[in-house]
Amino acid sequence: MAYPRKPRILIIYTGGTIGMIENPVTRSLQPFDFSHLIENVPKIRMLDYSIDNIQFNPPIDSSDMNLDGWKEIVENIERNYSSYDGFVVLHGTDTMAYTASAISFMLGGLDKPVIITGSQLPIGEVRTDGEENLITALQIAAALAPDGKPMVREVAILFENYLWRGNRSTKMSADNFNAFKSNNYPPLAKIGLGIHFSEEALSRPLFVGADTPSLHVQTEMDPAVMFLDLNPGMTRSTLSHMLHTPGIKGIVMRTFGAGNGPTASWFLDEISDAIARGVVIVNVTQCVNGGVHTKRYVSGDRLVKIGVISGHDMTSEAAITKLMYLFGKGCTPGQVREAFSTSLCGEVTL
Ligand code: ASN
Repeated sequence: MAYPRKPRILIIYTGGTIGMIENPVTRSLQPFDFSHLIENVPKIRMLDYSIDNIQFNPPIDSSDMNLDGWKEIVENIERNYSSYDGFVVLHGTDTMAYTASAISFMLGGLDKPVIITGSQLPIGEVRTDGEENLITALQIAAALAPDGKPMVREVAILFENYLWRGNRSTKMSADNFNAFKSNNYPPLAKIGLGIHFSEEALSRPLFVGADTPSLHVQTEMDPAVMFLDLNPGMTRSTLSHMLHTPGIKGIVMRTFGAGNGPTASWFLDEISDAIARGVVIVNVTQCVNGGVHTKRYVSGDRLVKIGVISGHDMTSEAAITKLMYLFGKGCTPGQVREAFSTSLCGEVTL
C-alpha cells in the first residue's frame, strides 16, 4: 500500500562515516555537515517524499555518542512525532547497536518507523554504501502495511541487505558492507531487488485500552552500569576491584558459553557480596549466538542460586541499555530483576 500523499520523513543526522570527509592534513576521516551529505545523493529527489532534516551540532563520530546524544535523538522524535510518518537516524556504525537498543527503550509506545542507518564508506566515495543505505532507509520509513499502518513500528537498523530489530543487533564487521546482524532474531526485511518484509518478525505492539497509542518518552538514562567480562585468568583482586566500583548499580556480566562462570568459592563469594550490597548483576553470554541456559551446567546454576539474573538471549548492548533505562526510571533492584524476566520491546526471547 502507498501513502495517498507524499510521505513525510524526518532525517536526524548525528554524524558517522556516511557524512565524513578526509581531513586534508591528517588524512583521517572526520564528520561533516548534512548539506554535503545530501548533495551527494541527488537520487533522493526521485523518491518524491517530503523530507526535512535536523543535524547534531557538530555531527559526531559515533564513538562520541553518549546519554546526551540519545536524549537529543528521542527529544527530536517526540517533538516531531505527529508531523512525520517516519524517522531516519543517520549514525556511525561503531555504537549504532547501543543507540538502537537505548532508544528502543526510551521511545515507549512507539508506533512509527525509526530506521537507523549509516555506512562503511563515506557518501562522497565512488564505492560508497551510504547512498543505497540512505535511500533504502527512507523507503522503509515510508512503507505501509496492507492495513494502512506503517509497516515498521519499532526501532530498526537498516544496513546493506537486511533490516534488523534495533535492540537485537550487533556490529559484526569493521570491514564488510553487511556490518550488522541479529544473531538471535530473524531479519525484519531482506533487501535485494525488492524490499521483502517479514511480517511475522516485525513488532506489532498491542496497545490495550487505546486505539491510538501515545508516545511516552523517557529521557533519563542512568550511567551507573558497566560490563564485567570473565576470562580464565581473572583474579579475586581484579574482580573485587570491579565489583566495588564506587556508585555502581548494575553490571552486565559476560560469561562463558550458556551462561557459565567459575565455581571457585572466592568468585561466588565476591559476586554474592556485591548482590547483597544491592548491585544488580545480569548474565549474558560472550558467544555471538545463543543465550544463557543456566540450568544446563552446575557452573551456571550456581550463579542463579546466588542471585545473578539471566539475560537470556539478549545482546550485551540491549542488556546494558536496559539497565540504564530501568535505573533511569528509578527502579529498585527487585523491580529491575522483574523487568529482566519480561520483554519490554522485543529485546529478548522468553
Ligand atoms: N567511526 C565511525 C562511526 O562510528 C564508523 C562508521 O560510521 N562506519 O562514527
